[in-house]
Amino acid sequence: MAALSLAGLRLSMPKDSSAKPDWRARAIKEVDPYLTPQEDFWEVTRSRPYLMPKDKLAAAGLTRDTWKLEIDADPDAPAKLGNPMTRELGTAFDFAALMELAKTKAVRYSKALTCLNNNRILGSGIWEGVPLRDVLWMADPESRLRRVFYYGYYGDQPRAKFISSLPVGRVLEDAFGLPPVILCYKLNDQWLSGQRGGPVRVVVPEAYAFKSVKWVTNIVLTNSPFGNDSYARGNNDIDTHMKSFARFEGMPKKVAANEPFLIKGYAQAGVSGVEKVQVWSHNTADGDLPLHGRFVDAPWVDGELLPAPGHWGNAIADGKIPQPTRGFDPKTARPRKWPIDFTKLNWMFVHPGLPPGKHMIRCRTVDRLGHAQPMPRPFQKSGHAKIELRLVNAV
Ligand SMILES: Nc1nc2c(c(=O)[nH]1)N[C@H]1C(S)=C(S)[C@@H](COP(=O)(O)O)O[C@H]1N2
Ligand SMILES: [Mo]
Repeated sequence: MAALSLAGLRLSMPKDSSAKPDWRARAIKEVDPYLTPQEDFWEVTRSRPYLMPKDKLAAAGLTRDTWKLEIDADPDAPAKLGNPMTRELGTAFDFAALMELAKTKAVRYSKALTCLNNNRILGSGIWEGVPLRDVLWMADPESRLRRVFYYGYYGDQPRAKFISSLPVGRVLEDAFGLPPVILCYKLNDQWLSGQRGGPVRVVVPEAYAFKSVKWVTNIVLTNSPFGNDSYARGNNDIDTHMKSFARFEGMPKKVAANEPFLIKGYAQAGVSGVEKVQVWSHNTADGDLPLHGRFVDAPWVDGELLPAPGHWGNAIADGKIPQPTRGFDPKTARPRKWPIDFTKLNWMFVHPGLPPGKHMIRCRTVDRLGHAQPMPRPFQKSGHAKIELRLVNAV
């Protein structure tokens, strides 16, 4: 098969390799923009409180003027707090106080939002907020604090209550170079929309999106050592970090036999980053392969990672990343390194050409530590990382 493909390559490519940059230019032009407009994110939700009429939204505290955040001890395993912040005591935190903190504490970072159970990125953007710890300290926690529970607005629908949790240490300190857990109020330099969880949403940079609770209203400080995440139901691993995986983008179903063609895709840089993306095509004339597997010893070929976008998409004015944003040089607004962990990136692969017939084409990431997808954590319930498969007919 390799010999045939190379023959096809020789036939159709100019003698020098000056056509190669054109493939790259085409790939860069054709892939989706890096920034996803807020309204174009894929939604995963138990409820849609943002659809309420304006007066009801205000009554529910789901506008910037009416939002309140309570920080209190868990009645079942109370942390010791000097200053519980509740509606009842009139000490709840509000949006004006958040904006006051934002003057000195605001941070921005880039993050892809991905559902643990889903094989795609829901959207990617620049998230802005205030570190949760700066608000948490205002409640004056003194002792017996091991975990932070938090949940969003659910009104009179207990089934819509969506809770997540973190070890308190993760909130108080950004170990291993992680960006902070934030109370997020802007996405792509615009106020966070109601659909995306506004007025205020928790964002946990390294985690799957179930840790990023929308319409956050309550922080519960607990001495419990256990997670109580809504996502613990459904057999999910609630302590997992985002994984690296590659996907195809705009893959043709049919290609001209023995002609080179362009394969494009995106990838998620998980906790161990992305070193490369590889592609492997298997001629079904040589026998079918299982639909899923690790295919460790298959003849994978390296693709090319596309550079950081020059234009980040129309979701932000001028397609420029607002400064300062973590991971970017504030003078040039360019990323200091690429890819950035927990974001998306794009890749391409120029296929030298396929002999006539049906082919199974797969792609995978290899992370900085040399693990090929779906390793080192292949289990679905800690995040989807199955190797993607597309069928291509060469005619
Ligand atoms: N309040 C609340 N927050 C939530 C959820 C929810 O149902 N309610 N779903 C979570 C899950 S499972 C995912 S994948 C993301 C989806 O975020 P999006 O709808 O902004 O894409 O929100 C998370 N935050
Ligand atoms: Mo999710």
